[in-house]
Amino acid sequence: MRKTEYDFWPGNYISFPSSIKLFNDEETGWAIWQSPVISVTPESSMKVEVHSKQENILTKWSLVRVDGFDGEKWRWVEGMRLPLGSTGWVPRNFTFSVPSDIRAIKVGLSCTHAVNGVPAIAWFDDLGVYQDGVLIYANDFTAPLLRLAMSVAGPLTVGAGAIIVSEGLRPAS
Ligand SMILES: [Ca+2]
Repeated sequence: MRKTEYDFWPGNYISFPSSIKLFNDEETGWAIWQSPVISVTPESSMKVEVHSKQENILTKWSLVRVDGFDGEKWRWVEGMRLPLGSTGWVPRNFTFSVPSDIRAIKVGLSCTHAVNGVPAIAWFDDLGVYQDGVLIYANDFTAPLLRLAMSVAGPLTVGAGAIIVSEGLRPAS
């Protein structure tokens, strides 16, 4: 099963209370999360930053990727691979220039597939997208239902858990 879920665990976070967790125990395909469409200005300077944590990334293709819309179709613009192996939380970022024909982007977070039955897991938190130094999109991956619950009960009553966003996602074509 491939699944994408909000993950929260008080001993295991960057900024309370949650991150996005991508889990994949299938031998092909990716678990993915994709941002909403973000409007951008052609030829502006972009920076994408995110914190990531991973377990058993055993093949090369866990990515933070940017796709852009050129008026007819979405296409690859830029990306950053995660390293192989397992890590704690690490801040990562990359920069690029918006191509002259691109006016909107989506940021995708992906987790590669299992190898020899060992599931691949990647967590992401604190995604930020900057255009010419100005923050234009941010996501701290607090699940909407959790945010609602916290507004009623307060953050200290929240324990560990997960809220599933989706299961069995295919990579974007
Ligand atoms: Ca968070």
